[in-house]
Amino acid sequence: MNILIATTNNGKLNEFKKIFNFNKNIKLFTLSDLSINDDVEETGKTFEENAAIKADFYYRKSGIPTISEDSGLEIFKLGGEPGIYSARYGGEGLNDLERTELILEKMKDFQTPYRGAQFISVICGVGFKKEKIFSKGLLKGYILDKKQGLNGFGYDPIFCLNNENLSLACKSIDEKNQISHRRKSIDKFLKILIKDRIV
Ligand code: ITT
Repeated sequence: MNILIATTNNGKLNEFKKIFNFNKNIKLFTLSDLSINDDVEETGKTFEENAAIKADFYYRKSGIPTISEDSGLEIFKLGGEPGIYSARYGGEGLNDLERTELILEKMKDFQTPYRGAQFISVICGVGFKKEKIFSKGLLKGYILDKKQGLNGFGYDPIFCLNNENLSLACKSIDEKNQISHRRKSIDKFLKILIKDRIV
C-alpha cells in the first residue's frame, strides 16, 4: 500500500521512515517525492484538530492515503506549555536551540520533582477508510537543567526519561524509536490498519 507521510519536519520524517521500514506491505512517500511544497496553517485548538487539518489538506493535494502528525511537549508546571505551540513557541523567529533555551530559562526556579513533562504524538490518517483514523502516543519524563546530546531534534536535548539522567538527544535514532511517543502512536495506527484489513 502507498502512503504519504505528510510532514515538513525532517526530524520527524527520519523517525517515521525508520519505524515504517519494518512493515514491508507499506511503501512510504514524502511531500518532496510528490513535489508538494505547500504548507498549511495549524489553526486547531487541540493536537487532534491540527493533525486532522494537515492530513485533510495533504490528502486533497496528493490523492493517496495520507498520515499527518501533530506533536509537542507539555510541561506540567507551565500549565501544559508549549503544547500545541511547540513548533513555534517563543515566536516564529526562534530555532530549535533557542526554544530549548527559552524553556530552560522558564524552568530555572523549579527543582527536580517539579520538572515533569510529556511528549505527545497524535496521528491522523485520511483516505484509508470512510472515517479518519486517529492514534496517540505519550512519553513521560522531565526537563533537564541544561542541554545534552546532539541527536534527535526539537526539545530532545532537554528532555529525559524518568529514572534516567541523559537526554533523548543522547540516544541513537533506533534507541529513541524503541520507546518514543511517535513509535507508540504509529504502532497503534498500524494495529488499526491490520485489524480493519487495510494492509
Ligand atoms: P509538520 O506539522 O509539518 O509535521 P512541525 O514541526 O510543524 O512539522 P508540529 O506542528 O507537530 O510539527 O510540531 C511539533 C513540535 O514539537 C516539533 O517542531 C518539536 O519542536 C516538538 N517535538 C515533537 N516531537 C518531538 C520529539 O520527538 N523530540 C523533540 N521535539 C519534538
